[in-house]
Amino acid sequence: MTLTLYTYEWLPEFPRGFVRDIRVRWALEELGQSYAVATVPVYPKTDAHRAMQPFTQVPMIEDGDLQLFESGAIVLHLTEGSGLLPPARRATITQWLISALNSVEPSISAWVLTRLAEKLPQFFGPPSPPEVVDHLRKNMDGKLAPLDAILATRDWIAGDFSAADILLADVLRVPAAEGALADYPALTAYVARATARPAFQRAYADHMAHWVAADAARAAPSEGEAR
Ligand SMILES: N[C@@H](CCC(=O)N[C@@H](CS)C(=O)NCC(=O)O)C(=O)O
Repeated sequence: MTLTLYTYEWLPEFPRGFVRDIRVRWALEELGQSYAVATVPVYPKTDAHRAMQPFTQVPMIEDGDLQLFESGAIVLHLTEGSGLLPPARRATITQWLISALNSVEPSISAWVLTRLAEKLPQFFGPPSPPEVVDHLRKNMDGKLAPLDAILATRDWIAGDFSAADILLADVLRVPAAEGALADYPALTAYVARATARPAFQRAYADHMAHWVAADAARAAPSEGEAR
């Protein structure tokens, strides 16, 4: 049975490349598993979306009778029993995967939101006072610095490349894109190493192609519209 990945029907330019469906695509590509893509509108939120994801976010999947949300839970489910989550390293990989989502990502998101508020105040404003930005930056650095020291000693976070690296590298792509990894050479190299993987490259290409197709669909005259 084909697995279905849900993402947004269309989004403006700024989040493209970073919408969390890319994590699921990446895992599926690593596993060589085919999938279909279905969509929900970002706005207005629908009851059908809320029934699958109580916070009306993406991604979600449908795998047979199972519906799942939360990118971490989805990646754990998909990689179960595979070389990306082998039994002998399962606990350690899960530890790092949860750490990526529960400790590292919140500190990054809090700081990145201040950057977005400066760049796109219409969506994320008002901008935060400099002392708040500084505080959030230090908080984020408190997570990035120890990770940089750890990843200076090994290629991947929990032994061979694993489910944890999909989440951790994707989380770190955000500060990388904002130039916030400049002082962290091991993290910079880690993100480059992870995103050079053919599976990530395919996932990214398909993710971006989705938005191009979405733009084209919006531009096309709808059925019944005068041509
Ligand atoms: N913890 C959730 C976060 C999901 C999330 O933040 N999704 C974003 C897209 S990347 C979203 O749907 N944002 C729109 C909204 O919150 O309304 C996960 O990892 O799946």
